[in-house]
Amino acid sequence: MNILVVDDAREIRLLLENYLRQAGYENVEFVTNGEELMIKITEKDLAAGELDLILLDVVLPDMNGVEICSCLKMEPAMQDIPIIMVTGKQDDQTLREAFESGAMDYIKKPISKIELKARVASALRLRKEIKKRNARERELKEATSKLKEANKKLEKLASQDGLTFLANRRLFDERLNEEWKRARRENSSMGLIMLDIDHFKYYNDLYGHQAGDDCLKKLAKKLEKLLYRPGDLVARYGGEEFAAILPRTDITGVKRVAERIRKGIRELEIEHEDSPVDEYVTVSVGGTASNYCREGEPEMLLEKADKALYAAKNDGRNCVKV
Ligand code: GH3
Ligand code: MG
Ligand code: MG
Ligand code: MG
Repeated sequence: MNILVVDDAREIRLLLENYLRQAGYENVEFVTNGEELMIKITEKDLAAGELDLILLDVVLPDMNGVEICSCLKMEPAMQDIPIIMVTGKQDDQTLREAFESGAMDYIKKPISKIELKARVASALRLRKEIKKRNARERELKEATSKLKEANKKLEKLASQDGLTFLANRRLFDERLNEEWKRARRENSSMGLIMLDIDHFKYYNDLYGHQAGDDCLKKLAKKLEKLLYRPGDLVARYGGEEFAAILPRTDITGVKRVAERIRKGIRELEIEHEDSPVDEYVTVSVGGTASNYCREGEPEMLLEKADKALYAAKNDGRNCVKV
Protein backbone atom coordinates (compact mmCIF):
# COMPACT_ATOMS: atom_id res chain seq x y z
CA MET A 1 0.00 0.00 0.00
CA ASN A 2 1.23 3.52 -0.85
CA ILE A 3 1.21 6.13 1.89
CA LEU A 4 1.87 9.83 1.43
CA VAL A 5 2.87 11.95 4.45
CA VAL A 6 2.45 15.74 4.41
CA ASP A 7 4.23 17.56 7.23
CA ASP A 8 6.45 20.61 7.36
CA ALA A 9 8.31 19.51 10.54
CA ARG A 10 11.35 17.39 9.82
CA GLU A 11 11.28 15.62 13.18
CA ILE A 12 7.64 14.57 12.65
CA ARG A 13 8.48 13.21 9.21
CA LEU A 14 11.37 11.21 10.65
CA LEU A 15 9.21 9.92 13.47
CA LEU A 16 6.41 8.89 11.10
CA GLU A 17 8.89 7.25 8.73
CA ASN A 18 10.28 5.29 11.62
CA TYR A 19 6.93 4.19 13.03
CA LEU A 20 5.47 3.30 9.67
CA ARG A 21 8.54 1.31 8.69
CA GLN A 22 8.35 -0.59 11.97
CA ALA A 23 4.70 -1.31 11.24
CA GLY A 24 5.76 -2.90 7.95
CA TYR A 25 4.84 -0.15 5.45
CA GLU A 26 7.51 0.06 2.75
CA ASN A 27 6.05 2.56 0.32
CA VAL A 28 5.95 5.84 2.20
CA GLU A 29 6.62 9.18 0.53
CA PHE A 30 7.00 12.61 2.11
CA VAL A 31 6.18 16.16 1.12
CA THR A 32 6.47 19.28 3.24
CA ASN A 33 3.68 21.62 2.09
CA GLY A 34 0.40 21.92 0.20
CA GLU A 35 1.91 22.81 -3.14
CA GLU A 36 4.24 19.80 -3.11
CA LEU A 37 1.28 17.63 -2.18
CA MET A 38 -0.74 18.84 -5.19
CA ILE A 39 2.18 18.23 -7.54
CA LYS A 40 2.73 14.75 -6.10
CA ILE A 41 -0.93 13.84 -6.56
CA THR A 42 -1.03 14.94 -10.18
CA GLU A 43 1.99 12.73 -10.87
CA LYS A 44 0.15 9.66 -9.62
CA ASP A 45 -2.20 7.37 -11.52
CA LEU A 46 -5.00 7.37 -8.97
CA ALA A 47 -7.26 5.11 -11.01
CA ALA A 48 -4.48 2.51 -11.03
CA GLY A 49 -4.30 2.63 -7.22
CA GLU A 50 -0.93 4.35 -6.87
CA LEU A 51 -2.05 6.18 -3.72
CA ASP A 52 -3.84 4.53 -0.80
CA LEU A 53 -3.60 6.86 2.19
CA ILE A 54 -2.62 10.46 3.03
CA LEU A 55 -1.43 11.54 6.48
CA LEU A 56 -2.07 15.27 6.45
CA ASP A 57 -0.70 17.84 8.88
CA VAL A 58 -3.20 20.59 9.72
CA VAL A 59 -0.79 23.52 10.14
CA LEU A 60 1.31 23.89 7.01
CA PRO A 61 3.36 26.89 5.86
CA ASP A 62 1.39 27.60 2.67
CA MET A 63 -2.12 26.21 3.22
CA ASN A 64 -4.37 24.90 5.91
CA GLY A 65 -4.60 21.07 6.00
CA VAL A 66 -8.35 21.12 6.53
CA GLU A 67 -8.86 23.31 3.46
CA ILE A 68 -6.57 21.06 1.44
CA CYS A 69 -8.62 18.10 2.55
CA SER A 70 -11.97 19.56 1.43
CA CYS A 71 -10.36 20.67 -1.81
CA LEU A 72 -9.01 17.19 -2.52
CA LYS A 73 -12.30 15.51 -1.68
CA MET A 74 -14.02 17.48 -4.42
CA GLU A 75 -12.00 15.48 -6.96
CA PRO A 76 -13.89 12.28 -7.85
CA ALA A 77 -10.62 10.35 -8.12
CA MET A 78 -9.69 11.41 -4.57
CA GLN A 79 -12.94 10.44 -2.91
CA ASP A 80 -11.92 6.82 -2.50
CA ILE A 81 -8.55 7.65 -0.90
CA PRO A 82 -8.67 7.99 2.89
CA ILE A 83 -7.10 11.03 4.55
CA ILE A 84 -6.01 11.04 8.20
CA MET A 85 -5.43 14.49 9.72
CA VAL A 86 -2.40 14.77 12.02
CA THR A 87 -2.17 17.79 14.35
CA GLY A 88 -1.14 19.24 17.62
CA LYS A 89 -4.31 21.32 17.70
CA GLN A 90 -6.53 19.59 20.19
CA ASP A 91 -9.61 21.82 20.19
CA ASP A 92 -13.11 20.59 19.27
CA GLN A 93 -13.45 23.15 16.48
CA THR A 94 -10.43 21.80 14.54
CA LEU A 95 -11.59 18.24 15.12
CA ARG A 96 -15.08 18.98 13.82
CA GLU A 97 -13.76 20.87 10.79
CA ALA A 98 -11.39 18.04 9.98
CA PHE A 99 -14.19 15.49 9.78
CA GLU A 100 -16.46 17.90 7.93
CA SER A 101 -13.76 18.38 5.31
CA GLY A 102 -13.93 14.67 4.47
CA ALA A 103 -11.07 13.34 6.59
CA MET A 104 -11.58 9.77 7.61
CA ASP A 105 -9.70 9.93 10.89
CA TYR A 106 -7.64 12.12 13.20
CA ILE A 107 -4.34 11.58 15.03
CA LYS A 108 -3.20 13.93 17.79
CA LYS A 109 0.36 15.02 18.40
CA PRO A 110 2.43 13.89 20.18
CA ILE A 111 1.96 10.80 18.09
CA SER A 112 1.48 7.51 19.87
CA LYS A 113 3.04 4.61 17.98
CA ILE A 114 0.23 2.21 18.90
CA GLU A 115 -2.50 4.68 17.94
CA LEU A 116 -0.82 5.52 14.63
CA LYS A 117 -0.46 1.84 13.77
CA ALA A 118 -4.08 1.08 14.59
CA ARG A 119 -5.55 4.05 12.73
CA VAL A 120 -3.39 3.55 9.63
CA ALA A 121 -4.24 -0.16 9.56
CA SER A 122 -7.94 0.55 9.83
CA ALA A 123 -7.83 3.19 7.05
CA LEU A 124 -5.91 0.85 4.77
CA ARG A 125 -8.37 -1.97 5.45
CA LEU A 126 -11.15 0.27 4.24
CA ARG A 127 -9.07 1.31 1.26
CA LYS A 128 -8.54 -2.32 0.29
CA GLU A 129 -12.27 -2.97 0.40
CA ILE A 130 -12.93 0.05 -1.80
CA LYS A 131 -10.29 -1.09 -4.31
CA LYS A 132 -11.87 -4.53 -4.46
CA ARG A 133 -15.32 -3.05 -4.97
CA ASN A 134 -14.05 -0.75 -7.73
CA ALA A 135 -12.36 -3.65 -9.50
CA ARG A 136 -15.58 -5.66 -9.36
CA GLU A 137 -17.54 -2.73 -10.76
CA ARG A 138 -15.02 -2.35 -13.57
CA GLU A 139 -15.25 -6.04 -14.44
CA LEU A 140 -19.02 -5.87 -14.43
CA LYS A 141 -18.96 -2.85 -16.71
CA GLU A 142 -16.60 -4.58 -19.14
CA ALA A 143 -18.68 -7.74 -19.16
CA THR A 144 -21.84 -5.74 -19.80
CA SER A 145 -20.34 -3.83 -22.70
CA LYS A 146 -18.99 -7.07 -24.23
CA LEU A 147 -22.41 -8.61 -23.94
CA LYS A 148 -24.00 -5.59 -25.58
CA GLU A 149 -21.53 -5.80 -28.45
CA ALA A 150 -22.17 -9.51 -28.90
CA ASN A 151 -25.90 -8.88 -28.93
CA LYS A 152 -25.49 -6.19 -31.55
CA LYS A 153 -23.49 -8.59 -33.75
CA LEU A 154 -26.08 -11.32 -33.30
CA GLU A 155 -28.88 -8.96 -34.16
CA LYS A 156 -27.06 -7.89 -37.30
CA LEU A 157 -26.38 -11.49 -38.30
CA ALA A 158 -30.01 -12.40 -37.77
CA SER A 159 -31.18 -9.68 -40.13
CA GLN A 160 -28.50 -9.93 -42.80
CA ASP A 161 -28.25 -12.11 -45.89
CA GLY A 162 -25.09 -14.23 -45.69
CA LEU A 163 -24.17 -14.03 -49.38
CA THR A 164 -24.84 -10.42 -50.33
CA PHE A 165 -24.82 -8.80 -46.85
CA LEU A 166 -28.01 -7.00 -47.77
CA ALA A 167 -30.96 -7.07 -45.38
CA ASN A 168 -32.65 -10.45 -45.39
CA ARG A 169 -36.31 -11.30 -45.74
CA ARG A 170 -36.83 -11.17 -41.96
CA LEU A 171 -35.66 -7.56 -41.65
CA PHE A 172 -37.49 -6.63 -44.84
CA ASP A 173 -40.82 -7.92 -43.51
CA GLU A 174 -40.25 -6.13 -40.22
CA ARG A 175 -39.48 -2.82 -41.92
CA LEU A 176 -42.34 -3.22 -44.35
CA ASN A 177 -44.79 -3.43 -41.46
CA GLU A 178 -43.23 -0.45 -39.69
CA GLU A 179 -43.15 1.71 -42.82
CA TRP A 180 -46.70 0.70 -43.67
CA LYS A 181 -47.91 1.93 -40.30
CA ARG A 182 -45.89 5.09 -40.59
CA ALA A 183 -47.20 5.83 -44.06
CA ARG A 184 -50.78 5.53 -42.76
CA ARG A 185 -50.00 7.69 -39.75
CA GLU A 186 -48.32 10.40 -41.83
CA ASN A 187 -50.74 9.97 -44.70
CA SER A 188 -47.73 9.60 -46.96
CA SER A 189 -47.15 7.24 -49.83
CA MET A 190 -44.77 4.31 -49.51
CA GLY A 191 -43.13 2.75 -52.53
CA LEU A 192 -42.31 -0.91 -53.01
CA ILE A 193 -40.13 -2.42 -55.71
CA MET A 194 -39.48 -6.05 -56.56
CA LEU A 195 -36.96 -7.26 -59.11
CA ASP A 196 -35.83 -10.56 -60.46
CA ILE A 197 -32.85 -11.49 -62.64
CA ASP A 198 -33.80 -12.48 -66.17
CA HIS A 199 -33.01 -16.04 -67.16
CA PHE A 200 -30.76 -16.62 -64.22
CA LYS A 201 -31.17 -20.35 -64.57
CA TYR A 202 -29.40 -20.16 -67.94
CA TYR A 203 -26.70 -18.05 -66.31
CA ASN A 204 -26.01 -20.71 -63.69
CA ASP A 205 -26.14 -23.44 -66.31
CA LEU A 206 -23.56 -21.70 -68.49
CA TYR A 207 -21.17 -20.13 -65.97
CA GLY A 208 -21.68 -22.32 -62.93
CA HIS A 209 -23.24 -21.77 -59.52
CA GLN A 210 -20.20 -19.95 -58.10
CA ALA A 211 -20.31 -17.40 -60.92
CA GLY A 212 -24.04 -17.11 -60.23
CA ASP A 213 -23.28 -16.24 -56.61
CA ASP A 214 -20.69 -13.66 -57.67
CA CYS A 215 -23.25 -12.11 -59.98
CA LEU A 216 -25.73 -11.84 -57.09
CA LYS A 217 -23.08 -10.07 -54.98
CA LYS A 218 -22.31 -7.57 -57.74
CA LEU A 219 -26.00 -6.82 -58.18
CA ALA A 220 -26.46 -6.34 -54.44
CA LYS A 221 -23.61 -3.82 -54.30
CA LYS A 222 -25.04 -1.92 -57.24
CA LEU A 223 -28.52 -1.90 -55.73
CA GLU A 224 -27.17 -0.33 -52.55
CA LYS A 225 -25.65 2.45 -54.64
CA LEU A 226 -28.81 2.93 -56.69
CA LEU A 227 -30.96 3.27 -53.56
CA TYR A 228 -29.09 6.01 -51.80
CA ARG A 229 -31.89 7.89 -50.07
CA PRO A 230 -31.73 7.62 -46.26
CA GLY A 231 -34.61 5.42 -45.13
CA ASP A 232 -34.59 3.32 -48.30
CA LEU A 233 -34.13 -0.37 -47.62
CA VAL A 234 -33.05 -2.95 -50.16
CA ALA A 235 -33.16 -6.62 -49.28
CA ARG A 236 -32.48 -10.01 -50.78
CA TYR A 237 -36.02 -11.25 -50.89
CA GLY A 238 -35.38 -14.71 -52.27
CA GLY A 239 -32.81 -16.61 -54.35
CA GLU A 240 -32.34 -14.15 -57.22
CA GLU A 241 -35.07 -11.75 -56.22
CA PHE A 242 -34.56 -8.42 -54.51
CA ALA A 243 -37.04 -6.01 -52.94
CA ALA A 244 -36.85 -2.39 -51.88
CA ILE A 245 -38.92 -0.21 -49.56
CA LEU A 246 -39.07 3.48 -50.49
CA PRO A 247 -40.62 5.56 -47.68
CA ARG A 248 -42.43 8.77 -48.69
CA THR A 249 -42.40 7.90 -52.37
CA ASP A 250 -45.37 8.03 -54.71
CA ILE A 251 -45.93 6.03 -57.86
CA THR A 252 -44.08 8.56 -60.04
CA GLY A 253 -41.06 8.24 -57.77
CA VAL A 254 -41.32 4.47 -57.80
CA LYS A 255 -41.35 4.43 -61.58
CA ARG A 256 -38.28 6.65 -61.70
CA VAL A 257 -36.32 4.55 -59.19
CA ALA A 258 -37.38 1.29 -60.83
CA GLU A 259 -36.12 2.50 -64.19
CA ARG A 260 -32.90 3.70 -62.56
CA ILE A 261 -32.42 0.19 -61.14
CA ARG A 262 -33.14 -1.57 -64.45
CA LYS A 263 -30.72 0.71 -66.28
CA GLY A 264 -28.07 0.56 -63.57
CA ILE A 265 -27.97 -3.24 -63.54
CA ARG A 266 -27.76 -3.45 -67.31
CA GLU A 267 -24.87 -0.97 -67.21
CA LEU A 268 -22.88 -3.36 -65.04
CA GLU A 269 -22.39 -5.27 -68.30
CA ILE A 270 -22.12 -8.69 -66.72
CA GLU A 271 -21.91 -11.05 -69.68
CA HIS A 272 -24.86 -13.40 -70.12
CA GLU A 273 -24.32 -15.11 -73.47
CA ASP A 274 -27.26 -17.47 -73.14
CA SER A 275 -29.82 -14.79 -72.33
CA PRO A 276 -32.52 -14.51 -74.99
CA VAL A 277 -33.02 -10.88 -73.88
CA ASP A 278 -29.61 -9.21 -74.06
CA GLU A 279 -25.91 -10.03 -74.14
CA TYR A 280 -25.61 -8.80 -70.53
CA VAL A 281 -27.43 -9.63 -67.28
CA THR A 282 -30.73 -7.78 -67.02
CA VAL A 283 -33.54 -7.55 -64.49
CA SER A 284 -37.28 -7.19 -64.64
CA VAL A 285 -38.75 -4.74 -62.18
CA GLY A 286 -42.22 -4.40 -60.66
CA GLY A 287 -43.29 -1.49 -58.48
CA THR A 288 -46.21 -0.05 -56.61
CA ALA A 289 -47.04 2.63 -54.05
CA SER A 290 -49.27 2.51 -51.00
CA ASN A 291 -51.66 5.31 -51.93
CA TYR A 292 -53.33 2.83 -54.23
CA CYS A 293 -54.24 0.51 -51.37
CA ARG A 294 -54.45 2.52 -48.20
CA GLU A 295 -56.77 -0.01 -46.62
CA GLY A 296 -55.68 -3.55 -45.89
CA GLU A 297 -52.33 -5.04 -45.03
CA PRO A 298 -48.80 -4.52 -46.37
CA GLU A 299 -49.09 -7.99 -47.93
CA MET A 300 -51.41 -6.42 -50.48
CA LEU A 301 -48.60 -4.11 -51.50
CA LEU A 302 -46.27 -7.06 -51.93
CA GLU A 303 -48.84 -8.81 -54.07
CA LYS A 304 -49.22 -5.76 -56.27
CA ALA A 305 -45.49 -5.38 -56.76
CA ASP A 306 -45.18 -9.09 -57.50
CA LYS A 307 -47.95 -8.90 -60.09
CA ALA A 308 -46.21 -5.94 -61.70
CA LEU A 309 -42.98 -7.94 -61.79
CA TYR A 310 -44.80 -10.83 -63.41
CA ALA A 311 -46.19 -8.44 -66.01
CA ALA A 312 -42.67 -7.17 -66.72
CA LYS A 313 -41.52 -10.76 -67.28
CA ASN A 314 -44.43 -11.36 -69.65
CA ASP A 315 -43.70 -8.17 -71.51
CA GLY A 316 -40.30 -9.40 -72.66
CA ARG A 317 -38.18 -8.84 -69.49
CA ASN A 318 -35.50 -6.13 -68.97
CA CYS A 319 -38.34 -3.65 -68.37
CA VAL A 320 -40.31 -1.89 -65.63
CA LYS A 321 -44.02 -2.24 -64.77
CA VAL A 322 -45.88 -0.37 -62.06
P1 GH3 B 1 -36.87 -15.57 -65.27
O1 GH3 B 1 -36.34 -14.61 -66.25
O2 GH3 B 1 -38.26 -16.01 -65.62
O3 GH3 B 1 -36.80 -15.06 -63.90
O4 GH3 B 1 -35.94 -16.86 -65.39
P2 GH3 B 1 -35.04 -17.47 -64.29
O5 GH3 B 1 -34.27 -18.53 -64.91
O6 GH3 B 1 -34.25 -16.41 -63.63
O7 GH3 B 1 -36.11 -17.93 -63.22
P3 GH3 B 1 -36.26 -19.20 -62.38
O8 GH3 B 1 -37.14 -18.91 -61.22
O9 GH3 B 1 -36.72 -20.31 -63.30
O10 GH3 B 1 -34.84 -19.56 -61.84
C1 GH3 B 1 -34.17 -18.85 -60.87
C2 GH3 B 1 -32.81 -19.40 -60.81
O11 GH3 B 1 -32.00 -18.68 -59.89
C3 GH3 B 1 -32.79 -20.84 -60.37
C4 GH3 B 1 -31.67 -20.94 -59.39
O12 GH3 B 1 -30.70 -21.85 -59.79
C5 GH3 B 1 -31.06 -19.55 -59.38
N1 GH3 B 1 -30.71 -19.15 -58.03
C6 GH3 B 1 -31.56 -18.87 -57.01
N2 GH3 B 1 -30.83 -18.57 -55.90
C7 GH3 B 1 -29.52 -18.66 -56.22
C8 GH3 B 1 -28.30 -18.47 -55.50
O13 GH3 B 1 -28.27 -18.16 -54.32
N3 GH3 B 1 -27.14 -18.63 -56.18
C9 GH3 B 1 -27.14 -18.99 -57.49
N4 GH3 B 1 -25.97 -19.13 -58.09
N5 GH3 B 1 -28.27 -19.18 -58.18
C10 GH3 B 1 -29.44 -19.02 -57.58
MG1 MG C 1 2.82 21.62 10.68
MG1 MG D 1 -37.11 -15.86 -59.59
MG1 MG E 1 -35.27 -14.91 -62.56
